[in-house]
Parts: sequence; C-alpha cells; structure tokens
Amino acid sequence: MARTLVLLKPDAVRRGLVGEILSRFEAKGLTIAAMEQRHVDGALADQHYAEHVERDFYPPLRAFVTSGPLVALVLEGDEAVEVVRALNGATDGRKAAPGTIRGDLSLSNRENLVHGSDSAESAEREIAIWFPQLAL
Ligand code: RTP
Ligand code: MG
Repeated sequence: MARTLVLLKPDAVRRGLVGEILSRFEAKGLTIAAMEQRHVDGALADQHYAEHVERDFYPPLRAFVTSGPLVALVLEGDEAVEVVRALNGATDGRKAAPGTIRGDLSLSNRENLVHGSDSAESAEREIAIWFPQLAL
C-alpha cells in the first residue's frame, strides 16, 4: 500500500481547519498511519525543504512553517501520493480549483494549508525525517 507524508501547516492549525482537512482525507478512504502535532525548528524545516533552501521564497517559507505548531501525518492508501496531491490542489490557493483543499480554503501561495509528498521517493525521504520509526 502506498504512503505519503502530509503536513497540515501552521495556518491550518491557527485557523482551526485541522478537522476539516483531515475529514476530506478520511472521507476519500485514506488511512492515518501516524499523526503528531509538532512545533518544528529551522533545522527540521531545512531538512524537509532541502530542494527549496536556495530559492528566493525559502526564507519566508521557513519563517512560516516554524511560526507555530503543525500536524504531521502519514497517509496510506492506493496511489496515496497522487491522490493527496489532487485533493490538495495547485500550490497557489488563489489559482487552485474549487473542490480542492487549497481551492476552497486558501487565498495564498505560501499559506496554503497542506503539504503532500510529490513522489514515492520524496515520500520515503520525508517519512524517514518525520517518522523515523515508520521508515522502511
Ligand atoms: P508542498 O510541497 O507544500 O506540498 O507544495 P507544492 O509541492 O505544491 O509546492 P512547492 O513548489 O514544493 O513549494 C513548497 C511550498 O513553498 C511555498 N511556496 N511559496 N513563490 C512563493 O512564494 C512560494 N512558492 C511556494 C508554499 O507553501 C509551497 O507549498
Ligand atoms: Mg512540494
């Protein structure tokens, strides 16, 4: 069964949308294999976003993901990586399609509520970072 790493980012926790977002994943049929609320530091953010650390948008992204508690989880199910990306919607909440989490609930390109691994390889790498006890 496929697994993917999901973050309900600090804006989701601040806005009280954790239940709403989790409901969408559960209603779709995905299973929660692990879940934990954490307030992460810059070092963990840098590890998670290794592919983005040199980008112009990274400093404000780093400040955002460390700005308050977030909820990290591992979701399991058939084609979980692709299914979660489809439910999340396009990166920019202003452009994401209605019906998606970002399209319905976010109006920002940064504060876009959710993260989902972008490939099976990324999922494996990210699960090892966030939930080493679950790593293969
Ligand atoms: P994610 O990794 O969070 O699932 O989102 P994604 O694949 O759709 O987007 P990605 O390109 O990986 O970007 C990671 C996160 O960085 C923030 N971002 N800010 N130009 C900007 O200001 C900008 N671009 C991206 C977003 O929070 C995005 O989710
Ligand atoms: Mg990404």
